[in-house]
Amino acid sequence: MPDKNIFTDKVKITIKSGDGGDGMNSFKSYKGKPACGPDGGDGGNGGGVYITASGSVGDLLSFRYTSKYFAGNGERGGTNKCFGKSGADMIIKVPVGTVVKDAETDTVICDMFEDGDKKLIAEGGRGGKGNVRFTTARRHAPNFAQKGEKTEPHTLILELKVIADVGIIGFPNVGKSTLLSKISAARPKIANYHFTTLSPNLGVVKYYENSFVAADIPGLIEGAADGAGLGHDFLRHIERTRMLLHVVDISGAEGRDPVEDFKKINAELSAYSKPLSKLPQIIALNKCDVYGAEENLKAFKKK
Ligand SMILES: Nc1nc2c(ncn2[C@@H]2O[C@H](COP(=O)(O)OP(=O)(O)OP(=O)(O)O)[C@@H](O)[C@H]2O)c(=O)[nH]1
Ligand SMILES: [Mg+2]
Repeated sequence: MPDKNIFTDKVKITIKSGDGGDGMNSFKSYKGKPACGPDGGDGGNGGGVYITASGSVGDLLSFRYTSKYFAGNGERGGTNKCFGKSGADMIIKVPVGTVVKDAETDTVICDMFEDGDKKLIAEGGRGGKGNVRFTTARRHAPNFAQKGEKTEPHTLILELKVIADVGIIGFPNVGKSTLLSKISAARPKIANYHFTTLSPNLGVVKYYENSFVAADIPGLIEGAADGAGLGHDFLRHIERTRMLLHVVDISGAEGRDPVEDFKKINAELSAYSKPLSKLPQIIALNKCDVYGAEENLKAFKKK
C-alpha cells in the first residue's frame, strides 16, 4: 500500500464556465453593392467546467496555489456565416474520495468516489445567434443579432474524505483501540467501557519500508446506519477507506454471540451504503485469552 497519510482536507475554489460568444450582425457586401444580405454567424458556446476523479492525484494541495478555474469563452460569430469557436472546457482533476460542495449553500453537488468519475459542474453559456438566423419570409434584412449568454462564477468547496487505508470496525469495547495501539505508534484511549473512542484515531503502521494508515473508529451498534450510538458520522468516514478490519470479541464476555455481532455490523454497513458493504474485510477475532473463547472460536469458524 502507498505511504500516504491521508486526512480530511478542505479547499475553496472559484469556477466559472465560459460566456457564450455574441452572434454577428453583418451583411454581405460586394464592390459597389453594399448590404446584399445578412451573413452574421452564431457565436460559439462557452466551455463547461468539469470535475473528474483521478487515482493519480493524491491530495488537494495544488488547489492551495491555484484557486481560480475558468473555462474559455465562446468566440463571437463571424461574417460570411462563420460560427465563432467554442470555448475550451475546464477539467479539474481531484483525488478519488473528494466531495464537491456549493460554498454558499453548503450542499453537496457531487461525490467523486470512483476513479474516472466525471461530472459537469457548470455548463457553458450558449452562443448568440447571428443575424442570418433571424431572416424570415417577411424580414429579409434583420439588423440585429443575439448576445451570447453570460455566466456567473461560483465558489466550491472541495473536501477530501479518505481518512485511511484500513478502517478498524466492530462493536464497542471489543478491542479496536487496543489493536491500533499494538500495530502503530498511536496511543488511543483504552478503557473497559463502551464508547471510549469518541472520534477516529489514526495510526501509521510500518511494515519494513512500507507503511499504511489505519483508523480506529468509535464502536458501532445495531441501528448505527440510522444514527444510533456514534455510528452515523463514522460510517461516512470508513466509507472512504480501502479495506476494513472487523474486530469481533470472540469471548462473548458481554453476553453477546460473536457470530451475531459479526452479522449485525455487516447489516449496518449494508444498510448505510453499498460501497461500504463491498469493501474487502479481514476478520480479527479478539480476546482469545478469555475463558470460553476457544469454544466460540470453533463455532465461529464453522459458521
Ligand atoms: N482480555 C482481553 N482484553 C482485551 C483484549 N483487547 C482489549 N481488551 C480490553 O478490552 C477493553 C476495551 O478495549 P478498547 O481497545 O478500548 O476497545 P474498543 O473496541 O476500542 O472500545 P470502544 O472505543 O469503546 O468502542 C479494555 O479494557 C482492553 O484492555 C484482549 O485481547 N483480551
Ligand atoms: Mg476504542
